Amino acid sequence: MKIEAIELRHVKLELVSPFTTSMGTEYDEEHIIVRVEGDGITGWGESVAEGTPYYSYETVKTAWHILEDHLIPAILGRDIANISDALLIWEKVRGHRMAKAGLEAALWDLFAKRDSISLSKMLGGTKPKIDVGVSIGIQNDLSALIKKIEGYLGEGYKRIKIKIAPSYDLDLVEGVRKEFPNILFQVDANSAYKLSDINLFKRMDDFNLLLIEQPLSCDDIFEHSKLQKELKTPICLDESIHSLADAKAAIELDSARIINIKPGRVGGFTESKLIHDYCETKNIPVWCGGMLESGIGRAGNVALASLPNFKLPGDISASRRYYKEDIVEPLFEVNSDGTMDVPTGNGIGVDVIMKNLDKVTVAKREFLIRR
Ligand code: OSB
Ligand code: MG
Repeated sequence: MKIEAIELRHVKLELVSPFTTSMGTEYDEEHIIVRVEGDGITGWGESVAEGTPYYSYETVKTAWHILEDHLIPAILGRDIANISDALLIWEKVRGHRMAKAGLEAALWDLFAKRDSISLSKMLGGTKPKIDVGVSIGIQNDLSALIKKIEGYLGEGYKRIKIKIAPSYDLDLVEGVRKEFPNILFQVDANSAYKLSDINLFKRMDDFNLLLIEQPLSCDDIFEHSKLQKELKTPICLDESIHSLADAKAAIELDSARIINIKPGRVGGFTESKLIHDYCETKNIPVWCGGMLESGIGRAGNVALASLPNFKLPGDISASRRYYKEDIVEPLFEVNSDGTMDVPTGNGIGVDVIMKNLDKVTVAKREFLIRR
């Protein structure tokens, strides 16, 4: 299909409540929305690079630069037969996986719509509903945290994840576990600890956590293997896994017994599928992480999480857990049994509300074929 036009929008969405992690507090989420046109069809994608280089070195500005100066010129006006074509063309661009993933997602949506199938089907999804959880930021104290958890459990969420950071860890984990002895419960440190904190994690081993997410450095694989050896609780890597190669290294070294797949972090759905398939052969369960996406990115995550080895509930919550107004319809909702329906319409299966998208757009540029 000939790629006839591409548009980038820098968007800024105000969160319903601030999100605090070991990396800081976010009040709003900046991402890039990508629109691709071909054959009279529109494909949508979202790049999850944020305004700040705290979770990843990529930012909205670096992603915009890579998209504008390298990825878009390489495919605009060209006849792209399939997604692999585009990936081959971009291969020479090293890293910048969030930039690539945003454009790749828009192409997946475009091709799925051309073929009149859902993104879930096109990716090899098998589940009509996925299990979902919620990621809860750092709160003022244990009682505030317990209130939040009660609220989310009441809405149906199947699994609770709390963010931890030095001096906001063991006591909170112990307190939550005491209050909710039977829930699926996990923690995410976002790289806030050192291997020398090993005793803290050994104590966390007593609370029957589903997993401990990314305790050590954001690009480490080796030291996580030393920590995992000393723990019963599975370590799950997030930040450290950028590719299939990273996943292989982590699994071979026994650095992680569970992998968090975020399509943005690993360069898109193609790489996500490779990691998913590899983990399946190694009996390593995966789950779909989130980056506080708008409904466009969320639709992609939901479709991806419908693949069979997404065995644990994802950080895929209802639209209203994040934003007062989403930019798609219908909104994503959590069923009372803690599942979310996988859209069955063509492509991402939700419609972009242009009026809402315009409201959150802070900059845009359209790229057209020069005639
Ligand atoms: O580490 O999983 C993370 C949000 C932004 C950046 C990193 C992370 C997160 C979350 C929220 O935990 C997941 C979500 O609900 O989108
Ligand atoms: Mg994480």
